[in-house]
Amino acid sequence: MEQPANPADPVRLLEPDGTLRDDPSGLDVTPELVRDLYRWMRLTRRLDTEAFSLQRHGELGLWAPSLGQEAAQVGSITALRPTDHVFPSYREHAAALVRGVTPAQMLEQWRGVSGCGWDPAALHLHAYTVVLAAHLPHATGYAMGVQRDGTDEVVTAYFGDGASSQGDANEAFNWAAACNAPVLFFAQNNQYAISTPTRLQMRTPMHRRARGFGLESYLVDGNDVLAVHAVTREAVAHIRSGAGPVLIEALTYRAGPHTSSDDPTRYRDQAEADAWLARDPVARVEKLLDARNWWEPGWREALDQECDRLGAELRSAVQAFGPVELGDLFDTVLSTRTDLLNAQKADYGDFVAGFEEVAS
Ligand SMILES: Cc1ncc(C[n+]2csc(CCOP(=O)(O)OP(=O)(O)O)c2C)c(N)n1
Repeated sequence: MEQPANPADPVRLLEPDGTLRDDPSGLDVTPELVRDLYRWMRLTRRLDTEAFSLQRHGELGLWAPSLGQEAAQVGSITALRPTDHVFPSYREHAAALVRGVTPAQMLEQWRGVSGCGWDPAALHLHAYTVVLAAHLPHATGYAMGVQRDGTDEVVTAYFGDGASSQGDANEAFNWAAACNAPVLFFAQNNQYAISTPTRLQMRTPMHRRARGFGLESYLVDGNDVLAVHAVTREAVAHIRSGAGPVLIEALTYRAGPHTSSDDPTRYRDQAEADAWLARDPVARVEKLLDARNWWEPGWREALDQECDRLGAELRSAVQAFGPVELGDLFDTVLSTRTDLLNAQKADYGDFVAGFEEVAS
C-alpha cells in the first residue's frame, strides 16, 4: 500500500464527513463489507455501554470501556482468520465479540467470577491481560512456536501507547524482528495511559520506533474502520507470506474514562473530547451508508433489535452469576498451594468472619 507522503499522516480512506477517498489500498469497499463492519461496531458499542451501566449498578467490580475505539478493534480483528491466535490487553471487547465470546463469558472476569470466561484455545483468543505488555513476549513466543510448526498462522497482540513504554514491549519487538516471528503488534494509541498523555510519554511515535527494531510499520487513522481493515489485511498478508513481523499504530481516542474507577475530567479538556467526538468512528460509517444509500430496507431496524437483545442478554447473564467467594483467589495464584498461601487464606477467612460477628 502506498503510504502518505508525510510519514506523520495516517492512512485514511474515509473522511470524518463520510466521504470515501480514492482507494489506494486495493480494498473493495462494497455495501456488504461496510454494513458488516458497522454491525460489529454497533454491537461492540452496545456491549460497552451496557456493561458500563451494569458496573454503575454495582453488578460488576470494574469495566474498561472501549467507547471510541470500535473502528481500530473491528477493522483489525475482522482482517484476521478466526484461527489466528490473538493476545488482547483488557479493552478489546470487539475482538472478543467477533471471536464468539458470549455475554456471560465476557462478564465473568469483570464480575470476579473467574480469571477468564472463555476457552482461549477454542476461540484462539487469549485471556485478557491487565499487566501491561506482559502478553507481548507471550505473543512473540507463541509466534515462534507457530514458525516451528510450519503453519501460516499470524499471531496478533493488542496493546496501548502506555504499554509500549514497558521493557516487555521493547524486548518483544526486538526478539520478534530478530527471529522474523509471524506476529502483528497492533497498537491503539488512544492518546492516554490513564492520565498521562502520549506526548509526555514518548519522543518518537510507536510506528517510527518500530522501524528501529526492524519491524515493518504503519500509521493509520484508528477511527476509520475501512483504513484499519485495509492496512491490517495488508500487514497480515505480509506476515503470512513469511516476510516478518509488523507494527500498526492506530490513532484513536479513548472517549470514556480509563476504567469505571477513573474521572477523565480531572486531566483533560472537554474541548479535546468534543474535537474527537466529531471523528466518531460509528457516525462516520453512518454518513457513508447515508450518502451512498447503502442501507438495505429493514436492516438498520433489525440491527437495533439485535443490539437490544445483546443488552438484555448481558443484563440477564449478570443476574445468573452465583456469589463470588473471594477466598477462592488464593487457590489460583500458583498451580500448587504453598504454606504461605494457605496461611493467607486462613487469615482472610478470619477477617471475613470478624464482620459476621459484628453483624450478629
Ligand atoms: C506493569 C503495569 N504497570 C502499571 C499498571 C497500571 N495500569 C493499568 S492500565 C495503565 C495505563 C495503560 O495505558 P495504555 O497502555 O495506553 O492502554 P489504555 O489503557 O489506554 O488502553 C496503567 C499504568 C499495570 N496494569 N501494569
